[in-house]
Amino acid sequence: NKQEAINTDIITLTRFLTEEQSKHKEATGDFTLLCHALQFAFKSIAYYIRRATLVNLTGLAGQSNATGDDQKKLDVIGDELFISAMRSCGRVRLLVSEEQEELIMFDEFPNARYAVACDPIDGSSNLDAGVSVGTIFAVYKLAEGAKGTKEDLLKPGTEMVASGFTMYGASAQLVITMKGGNVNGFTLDTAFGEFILTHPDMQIPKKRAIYSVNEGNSLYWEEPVKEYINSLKYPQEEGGKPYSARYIGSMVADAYRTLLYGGIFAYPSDKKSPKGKLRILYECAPMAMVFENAGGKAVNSKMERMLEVVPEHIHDRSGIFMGSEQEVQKVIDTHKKFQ
Ligand code: AHM
Ligand code: MG
Repeated sequence: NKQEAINTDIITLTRFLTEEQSKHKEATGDFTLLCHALQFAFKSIAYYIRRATLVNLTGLAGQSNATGDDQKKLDVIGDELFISAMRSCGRVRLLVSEEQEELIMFDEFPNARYAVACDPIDGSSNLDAGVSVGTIFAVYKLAEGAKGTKEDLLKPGTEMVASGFTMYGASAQLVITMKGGNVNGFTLDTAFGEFILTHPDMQIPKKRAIYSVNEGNSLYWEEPVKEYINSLKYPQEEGGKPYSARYIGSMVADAYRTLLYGGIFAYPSDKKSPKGKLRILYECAPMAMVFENAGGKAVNSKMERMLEVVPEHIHDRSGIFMGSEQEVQKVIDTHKKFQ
């Protein structure tokens, strides 16, 4: 009777962050502390999502957020948990949340050197049905002498120092990447209360015949998008197989699957939403950094590199196509024909 091999040398997120910090001689530990606060926010949001149906947290809270969506009770709680975690770590000067119209300034920490953008519970229309939702985050380091205003966050995604997301699914999965680094995936072990490194150095497959888009919007799509999606469904070459469709309607869940299996996720701008639906600062840019660092690609509806798009306002939206390198290239090639 063979004994089950037990790993006694587990890499927790805490250990991972400590090891990362020690690689940077000049590091002050501020970023590590900020990540610990993020970690706590993810754990507590995961906890309340698990318990939502039991403690009467399903349904609407009776208010709308900055972008006019009806807020769920859990949206409000997730937002409050996130804001408290960011405030209490003392390392964050500015915070943009999807749920708050105005930029939050932590004036009690005028010397804090980081700014964070987040969507505390993305995909919340799925919550009551128990479908996966997630938290998306982007971390910016403030420039020397930054005034601590909105302008400090109206920067291209290339300025982020870290980004990622946590998906609250069958288990909570945290995906995090740092500027110029690789992408690492952690799974929350609820018994330990720790995120464990389960997916080191994630690499998105170069191609895969899966597309993920809200096809119900096809009436409003621009010609290049119509032609592109049709080319996946009705392949022209002899014996070509059509792509599989997968759409959860939670960006984090659709992105996580795309990262693991490959394929393409798209939320294009269209005639109904000429600027797109998803928000640049806390949905598109952080995801684009994860995808690029995992070897994938992300562009907006003008086929510009998503990470180079500069928002004019903190809640600005964009069209997005992201996924496997070769799949995104097909989108770009189709769009070129129309220029
Ligand atoms: P939310 O931030 O209000 O939850 O909206 C964002 C979500 C994404 O998670 C998802 O990709 C998209 O909206 C789904 O939109 P649609 O229902 O139009 O397909
Ligand atoms: Mg959202």
